Amino acid sequence: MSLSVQEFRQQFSDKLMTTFGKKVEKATPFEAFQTVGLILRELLNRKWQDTKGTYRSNSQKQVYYFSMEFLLGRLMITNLLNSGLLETCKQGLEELGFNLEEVLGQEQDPGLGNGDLGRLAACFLDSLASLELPGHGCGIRYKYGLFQQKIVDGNQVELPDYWLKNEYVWETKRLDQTVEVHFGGEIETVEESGRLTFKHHHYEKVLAVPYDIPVSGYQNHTVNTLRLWSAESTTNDFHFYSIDRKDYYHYLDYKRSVEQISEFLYPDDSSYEGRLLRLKQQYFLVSAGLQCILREFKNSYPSVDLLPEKIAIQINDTHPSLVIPELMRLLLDQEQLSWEKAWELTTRTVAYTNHTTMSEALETWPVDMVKTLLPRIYMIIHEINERFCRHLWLAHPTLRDEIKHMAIISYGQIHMAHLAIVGSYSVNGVAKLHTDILKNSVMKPFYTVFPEKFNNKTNGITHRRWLLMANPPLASLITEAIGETWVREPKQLITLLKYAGDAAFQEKIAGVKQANKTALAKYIQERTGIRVDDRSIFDVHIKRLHGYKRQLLNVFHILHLYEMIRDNPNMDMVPRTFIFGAKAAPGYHFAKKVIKLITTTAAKIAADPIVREKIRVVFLENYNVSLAEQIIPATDVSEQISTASKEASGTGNMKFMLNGAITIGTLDGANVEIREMVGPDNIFTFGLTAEDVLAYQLSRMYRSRDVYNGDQRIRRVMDQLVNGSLSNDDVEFKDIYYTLLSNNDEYFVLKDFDSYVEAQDLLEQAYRQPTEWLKKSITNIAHSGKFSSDRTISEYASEIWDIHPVTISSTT
Ligand code: DL6
Repeated sequence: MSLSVQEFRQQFSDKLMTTFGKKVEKATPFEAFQTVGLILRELLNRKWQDTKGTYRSNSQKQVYYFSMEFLLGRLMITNLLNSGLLETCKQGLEELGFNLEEVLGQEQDPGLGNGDLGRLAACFLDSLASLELPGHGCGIRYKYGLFQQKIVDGNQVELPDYWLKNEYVWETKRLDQTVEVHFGGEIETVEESGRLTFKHHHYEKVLAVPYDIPVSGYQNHTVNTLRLWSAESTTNDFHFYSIDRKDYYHYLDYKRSVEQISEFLYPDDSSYEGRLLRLKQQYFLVSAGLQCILREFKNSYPSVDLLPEKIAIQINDTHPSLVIPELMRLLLDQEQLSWEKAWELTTRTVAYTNHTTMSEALETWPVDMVKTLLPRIYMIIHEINERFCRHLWLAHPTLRDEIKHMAIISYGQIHMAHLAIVGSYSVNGVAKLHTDILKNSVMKPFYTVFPEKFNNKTNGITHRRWLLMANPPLASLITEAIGETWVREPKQLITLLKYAGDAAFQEKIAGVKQANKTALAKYIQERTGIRVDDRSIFDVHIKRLHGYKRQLLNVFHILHLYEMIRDNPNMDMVPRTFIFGAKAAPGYHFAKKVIKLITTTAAKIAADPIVREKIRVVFLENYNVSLAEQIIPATDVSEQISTASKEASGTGNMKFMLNGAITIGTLDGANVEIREMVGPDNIFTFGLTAEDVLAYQLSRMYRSRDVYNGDQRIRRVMDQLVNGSLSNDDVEFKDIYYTLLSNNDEYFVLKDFDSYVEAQDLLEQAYRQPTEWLKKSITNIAHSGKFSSDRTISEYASEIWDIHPVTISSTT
């Protein structure tokens, strides 16, 4: 779509006047942002129509990616770049007296996700559209995101993240596509013409109203759809003017309970009510999404028998796994199919991605809760379970001992991962190691029964957002060296390898990194008042705060350095700035204490004139996509130090390598494949392997206290937690101390400490040799093409979904 600068300026002034009744000189940056958004929307709307029309007329098979989270990040920059208007807009805005950066900064990050899993979903949408693949997202339009994090007295404080406070320029409400979702009530089973039918009475009716967001592809004509559902009440069943106005108050209660469904991402699940609400959200998403897909499908095709030929549904973790019984319900009760036919169609349509092996993260729901909230769905799950267990008894008698662990319903709980495996045709893990652990350990009996379902799809990230948009100087440098094909074919980055040892290219790479570090240092100073040395090593640990991600191990290394510098103030070391960004789940006490420990360590170092010359610690609050885009291009060292076997994949590791950072990491998740690609000389790995960890878990032979007793460095570090040297409040860090010693250090922090320190030493030695370091850095960039979500999505498309690229024909 071409638009001259002159045309852009004209459209801008016109739109500003018709929308805000203002002249350009009076417009605020926010109004400028909205105005550019509206111009882009008009352009996108045409392509959107064309895309829908082409899919319809070609009877194209389409995929729907169901996810409780889509961590989109800002969309303006994506849409400008994708439509080829970035430069025009930049120049046009400048001529009109605006600064592009300031205008882009007006966009609120949509708070529709929590971490990697939601960000992965957003990368997938980007790749689907950029590869001209017919694939859409289906999620919930939460009014409030996770939370806004503030650090007060070193502690995390959670404030509401009302990201939808202002009109969201990218969405369109599609009232005509509204569907009803039913909760509660009772099921009456009646026999009608020799067939059992199920009548739902006294249910609560909720309206599901979709809001659509266009998902544009990179400089092509494809615009797919992200459909987000919002819960609304219906007024039809109430009589507001009854004499005692009872209905009015009932209505208010009902309205409140309905709207709650799409109010918060992650309702507080420490209470029964919170858990119930989360279950309601899950069913709301799948029921609304499926009803809508089926309605459209029936408008286009003569028989539901064609469903698996025309539709694939991918469920992002078990959160949307009620897709399986809900699709069964629609096929059985609405389409009147037999159980066998409905099951065949369902299990040929649904595919499941597993994102965790940690037992506490594998979802279960209490039978009573499901029975009460979703009575018909419970009946269907019960029947699926009965049939599955019967099949196991008959077809796999050798698994007799396993069956009780494989049942979908056992000990009063519904095991959603079991339901997802049994009810889908594909089960994939998200990195080679993770898939192997699923097959050989966590899901082993299921793998024995359904070997053909299991496959691996190593995660990926969109290099367009994480390099082209987040790091334009590096992107230009790469294009200058190897041409621009890498933007469409990220595999081409490999041709950079020939420049890995090229002194001139290395110097340019170093220049870009330094400029990014200077910019980040400035940003840190503006946001926190802390002045950091932009010539120091920028060592970054940004991700959710969780025990297994081991931010604690990183802090222990810092506290160890602190002791070493105090012992020897002239110690020869390259100054380092340790940068953290992380949100802890509000109810996760341990994680919040780790944040407090990081901020306390930061303050202690900042107050010490000797130590602060060599190390600095910065905790950047409210970590989100936009902050990551600022930090990653400026990073030298990427911390990926999870306990081996616990991080299913990680995707931060990929974003960092793409921007030339060197990983220090365990052999966990996708780190293993990164090491395979770049070679052991270009990554610093350490610690227990996944096999070691699993063996320790089985043998119970690990004793953290022995490690503590045997390593004086660890004792010095740990004793600081309780001897008053970090905090006057001597119980402040006691829980961390006892988790490691009395609770035997579930995540092997002490066990891996020694090898982590050793790896950090080696890393520092490598950093002292700039030529070698830059060679490593360029080698990492060159190999990062494998970790583009374009590769991942191509694999899903051909190996799971059987969908193919479609060139969109323009009708305008
Ligand atoms: O696959 C996306 C992402 C992985 O990169 C992370 O390694 C993994 O932890 C995350 N999984 C989840 C699910 N629950 N847990 N834990 O968020 O998925």
